[in-house]
Amino acid sequence: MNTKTKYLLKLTLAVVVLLISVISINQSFDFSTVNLDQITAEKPLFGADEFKYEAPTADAGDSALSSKINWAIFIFVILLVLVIANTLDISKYISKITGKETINQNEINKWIMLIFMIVGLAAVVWEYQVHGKLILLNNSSSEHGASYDSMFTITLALTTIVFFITQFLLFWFAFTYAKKDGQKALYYSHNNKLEVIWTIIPSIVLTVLVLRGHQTWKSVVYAEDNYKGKIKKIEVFAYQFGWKARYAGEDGVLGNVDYKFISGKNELGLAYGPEVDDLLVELKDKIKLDQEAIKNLKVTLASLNIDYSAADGLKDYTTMEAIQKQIDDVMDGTTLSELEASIKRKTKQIDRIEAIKNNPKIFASTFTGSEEDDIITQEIHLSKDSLVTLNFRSRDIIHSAWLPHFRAQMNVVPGMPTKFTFKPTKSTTEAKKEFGEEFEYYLYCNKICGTSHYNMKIKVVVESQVEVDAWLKSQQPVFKKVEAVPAIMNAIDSTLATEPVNKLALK
Ligand SMILES: [Cu+2]
Repeated sequence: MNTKTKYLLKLTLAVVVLLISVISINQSFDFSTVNLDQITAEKPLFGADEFKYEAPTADAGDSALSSKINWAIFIFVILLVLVIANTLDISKYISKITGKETINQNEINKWIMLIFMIVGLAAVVWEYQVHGKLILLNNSSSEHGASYDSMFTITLALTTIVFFITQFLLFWFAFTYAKKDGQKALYYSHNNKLEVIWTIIPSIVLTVLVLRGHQTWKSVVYAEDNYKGKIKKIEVFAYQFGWKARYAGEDGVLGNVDYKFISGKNELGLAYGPEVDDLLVELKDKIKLDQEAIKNLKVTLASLNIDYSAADGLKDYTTMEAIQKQIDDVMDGTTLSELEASIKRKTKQIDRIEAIKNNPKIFASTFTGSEEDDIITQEIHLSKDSLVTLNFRSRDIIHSAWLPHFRAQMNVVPGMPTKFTFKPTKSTTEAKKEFGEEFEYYLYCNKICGTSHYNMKIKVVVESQVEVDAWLKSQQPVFKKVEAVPAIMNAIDSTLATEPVNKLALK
């Protein structure tokens, strides 16, 4: 077989497979069902809707189908490249035997450049129009957010203009000045004037942008210092995988906390005397149990062996395997060292707690009594138009508290308290009018922190101070037991507070 036939055969084969794959894509996927409205819907990117899990509506075959489509597209692209490569190959072969150039590569390239520019820039415009709507911009719910949004808009506008000018020039020059026969390229290595222009202009623009950013940053970070004592403080506590908020009780003071005090009943580790005493007893009991377990290791081993034989008799291989693992652990000392490590850990915790309790000065400053009426909640309620500082603490690993609608984000680091001060300016009710009835504010975790990270959020409600107070009143303090106020009383209370006309009527 000569080379020419070989090329033709290769090309025919590639075209046939290409046709088959096009037909199969067409048959396996009905493009008419793609609804662009789903993507372009004018909805905020982060609202209640998006994070509500919706069970797939189509049958399970759906994902199999989409993976089939992905493969088909993949094969299609490879074949397309093959076809093009083959075509070029053949043309090269033809020009070799005829001695004439069949395809002017420069001519093709220059048109490809032009097409690429038009399609690429059109795609950017489309992207701005379609997905640009989904960006949270110019609808901030916090005071500093407006400034943040305007900085974002200005930066985006400037970079967009520069992008379009430079991309146009890049491809237009490639198109207009493509190589022509008999033409020699100009060697042009340097132009001081141009260098000065494109160094100074961006420097000025960037300096203005950075200074503006610094101003805004300062106003956010130092807000608390500027209004000392006048800002309400709420603690936001992060753990895998959730958030808890803590409000000061009637005394208006958030009680002290210490990670050493964390226990099953005292999740946030409040410095509450009776609870800490209970924890000490609990720790000591657990140490005793560990010590007994060490003493009884031989007995444990014997009973494990009996259990093993029993499982053997029943041919229960799963149980046998589990028991064998336990026997191995006892035999090779793993169990012993685990128990010893556990005792050591608990002893250390007891020592540290007792060191606080035995030092009168530290004791007095730790156990102040202001923690007793603190309120731990599953929601964050903020008062509209007043500054609030969120104090962040993490129990386990690094999380990140993210309030997209308030343009606020702060890392939440174990052992390192962080905070963010801001002023909410749009109530939940107002936001619902803007984003739809379903909308709720949320504080999300924005640091991938484990398997349930996606679900780590806490609802945020912005309302009037009166409503916040009424809500707080309906919550139970952590430790101080107050008589529960009947819900109906609360309702009347808040009605009285918000509607003076009714108040008169009731009187
Ligand atoms: Cu997290």
